[in-house]
Amino acid sequence: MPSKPPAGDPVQDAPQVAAPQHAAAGLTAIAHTLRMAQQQMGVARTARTLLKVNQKDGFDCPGCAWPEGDKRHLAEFCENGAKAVAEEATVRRVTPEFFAAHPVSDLADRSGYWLGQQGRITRPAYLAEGATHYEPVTWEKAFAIIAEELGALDSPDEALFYTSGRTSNEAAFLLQLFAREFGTNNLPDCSNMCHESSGSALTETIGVGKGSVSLEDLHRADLIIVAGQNPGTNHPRMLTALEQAKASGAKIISVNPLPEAGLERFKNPQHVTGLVKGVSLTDLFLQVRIGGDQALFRLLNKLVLASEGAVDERFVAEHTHGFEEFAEAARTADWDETLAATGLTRGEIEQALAMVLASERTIVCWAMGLTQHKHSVATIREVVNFLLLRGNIGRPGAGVCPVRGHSNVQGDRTMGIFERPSAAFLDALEAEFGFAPPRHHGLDVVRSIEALRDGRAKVFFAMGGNFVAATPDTGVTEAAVRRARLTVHVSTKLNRSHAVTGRRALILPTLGRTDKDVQAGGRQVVTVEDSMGMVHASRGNLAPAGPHLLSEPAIVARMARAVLGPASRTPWEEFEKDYGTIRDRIARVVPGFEDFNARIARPGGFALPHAPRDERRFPTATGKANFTAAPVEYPRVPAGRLLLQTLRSHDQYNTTIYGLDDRYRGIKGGRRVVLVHPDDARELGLADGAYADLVGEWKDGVERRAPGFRVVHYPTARGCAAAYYPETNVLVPLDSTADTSNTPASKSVVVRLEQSPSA
Ligand SMILES: Nc1nc2c(c(=O)[nH]1)N[C@H]1C(S)=C(S)[C@@H](COP(=O)(O)OP(=O)(O)OC[C@H]3O[C@@H](n4cnc5c(=O)[nH]c(N)nc54)[C@H](O)[C@@H]3O)O[C@H]1N2
Ligand SMILES: Nc1nc2c(c(=O)[nH]1)N[C@H]1C(S)=C(S)[C@@H](COP(=O)(O)OP(=O)(O)OC[C@H]3O[C@@H](n4cnc5c(=O)[nH]c(N)nc54)[C@H](O)[C@@H]3O)O[C@H]1N2
Ligand SMILES: [Mo]
Repeated sequence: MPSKPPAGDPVQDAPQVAAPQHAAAGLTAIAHTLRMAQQQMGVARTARTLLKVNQKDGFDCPGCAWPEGDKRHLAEFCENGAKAVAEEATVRRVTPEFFAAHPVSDLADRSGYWLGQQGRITRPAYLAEGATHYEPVTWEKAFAIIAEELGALDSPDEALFYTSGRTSNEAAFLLQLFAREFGTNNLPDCSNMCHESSGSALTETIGVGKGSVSLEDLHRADLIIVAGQNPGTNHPRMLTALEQAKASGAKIISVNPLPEAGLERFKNPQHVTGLVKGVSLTDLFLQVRIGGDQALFRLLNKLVLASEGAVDERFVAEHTHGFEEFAEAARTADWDETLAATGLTRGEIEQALAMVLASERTIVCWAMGLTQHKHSVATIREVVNFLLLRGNIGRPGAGVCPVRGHSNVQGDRTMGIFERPSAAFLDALEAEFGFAPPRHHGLDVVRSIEALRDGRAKVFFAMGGNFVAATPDTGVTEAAVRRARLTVHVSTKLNRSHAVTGRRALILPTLGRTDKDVQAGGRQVVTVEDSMGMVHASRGNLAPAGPHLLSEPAIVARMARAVLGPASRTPWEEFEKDYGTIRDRIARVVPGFEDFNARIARPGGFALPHAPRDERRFPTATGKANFTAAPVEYPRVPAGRLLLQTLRSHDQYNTTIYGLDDRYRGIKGGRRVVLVHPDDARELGLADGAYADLVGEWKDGVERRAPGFRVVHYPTARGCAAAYYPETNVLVPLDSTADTSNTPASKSVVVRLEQSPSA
């Protein structure tokens, strides 16, 4: 069956609004999935790919980082996983003829949705200085251009090597190895905008910057708190785990400014009764104000401390540090102010407390609703305080569960994609490869943009992702990137970063997760690490999008040879031929990967060690789990203004727009909507259906405006608003970031709404 032609452009953004839904998945999800998949892939290919998602001999779903259970269903896919697969396995193609027909100025005028709909990129493409069009280029020439520009730099620190979290362990390991051999730790990644706050808070408090629970722990928990996360859309398979937990008697508290359909009721597509009736998941919904979570957990901690016998005193005495100072801060927390910060009632907090005290085993799960605020690190530390108080770390059914985004974002970090590597990691690299890696820290995402803006960075290389659309302060960032001498994107699909370029630009087309990867040494597998520290193999099974694509490891290996030349003693050619040789090196450099090649042969892979989880050992500065006592913070919003969070719709994967609907929230056919509480909207004189410009207010006085959003009266928390990213990134100031982690505060943007005539 031929695939349908791409949607026309300009794409009409004309949102229609109905009441939000109260249940996720179900039959509609299956119908929707098949329709989208067949539009991109046709019937036969749809069947062939969707049956291989997350099977033990198949490929890892490029959707999210949620782990696979041990017992796999024949179709271990979810609606949004299927969309991610269809987007990549599409039969549409971007060819040299496409680039000849569309000058870069034209690409820059297109929506992200339109760009993505054009299909897979088939040939390396080069935009020469002053040229209007990309033209085909050989791989040799492409690598020569990179070598020329990198060779012309005054210092290796004028180069930036960005990674988006779909990259395999093998490609990530090679990229960081190359960057360090070249001489820089400038390895910004999407994690800097994502779970960096979790990593910062967890490393300081428990000594490991990753989650401490497994899927089995979730099944065994008495109480699961899901804070700042929308699993129905972003981690749909998590609903199955929550369903199973509930079946074994767990209670669930959702903490969110929005009532999210997936957390209300789940109709499991894997079994027939579930499909129709569904189960309700949330037992208590705490409709917190945006940024009110630290206050909420502080209040719970205050109450736990005041409850007879509620503290696990033995655990606190044996395993923790800093209890007294923390307890003092919690006991003296001011009720009225703290409660006001949450926007909740005292009764709701007490209801939550009763559930907390009734639970022997508690898990807290969170995602971007907790990590993208100024005080995110302090908030997550307060979550850790909460769990430590009752000994909820390092035993079955309990622990911290930061739910990761990109399918291998956690693995990329494990492989050394980090601008601030530990000395131990660099020592191991030095011992294995015999060169002296740079020891000074590199630049994260925000600092990379500043360096480009200020002319301190001149070459930008991206292993995947869509840097200019995903990062904050679009106006500032695009101008900064345009100052680069060379921008290079290793990509599967077109996006805005290919249209907003440095003086010269390259697009290097690569294999995706679903593609078969054959090298001189035979058919290759790659590996990934999920959100719970399980490492396993991934094998694509589709014929690649064209004969000119290279795999990510091959691209890095060839770039390294072109740039480093014969002086490099690293066996890049061997690495390209046989990824097993890369894994042998990983096994000797990265702790927990001993016997790597043998262990991925086992179905399901293996678990990485996690000292707090496995042995209640906390490798922190004090050698114990650290309580911390930060002052309670929350965003202050001037009268007549709203606090805007920028979030995902149901039909997008970050900057990849699958479609223009957000089914669970009742939005159809458009993305320029702003969700506002009806009472707030009325006070601002904005009827449902009115149009408004969102205007950011930040201390620098610069006007940041996102025009023409349809106002939707929506049951969000008072004083709060929500609109989709990336359209709203223009409103997030570059220097509005989280303390310590430097993550853009894209969930707390103070805005005023100015009525505008129409879209
Ligand atoms: N289909 C699909 N799957 C994805 C992605 C995708 O775009 N599409 N993206 C992937 C990536 S990279 C990531 S990081 C994850 C993101 O997964 P999520 O974090 O679920 O993504 P967001 O849409 O940003 O949703 C944030 C949630 O937090 C809530 N929230 C906002 N502010 C606050 C607050 O102050 N407090 C509390 N308690 N809640 C708040 C919002 O209402 C919303 O429910 O998903 C991954 N999976
Ligand atoms: N305002 C606001 N901004 C945000 C966020 C937010 O909530 N609000 N969320 C932040 C978060 S959590 C994240 S993770 C970032 C995401 O930032 P990025 O990871 O940079 O962005 P993505 O949209 O995931 O990247 C999509 C592109 O990746 C490429 N791609 C897809 N698969 C592959 C592959 O297998 N290999 C290669 N080489 N390329 C591939 C395709 O060309 C596609 O266009 O955005 C952040 N920005
Ligand atoms: Mo993310």
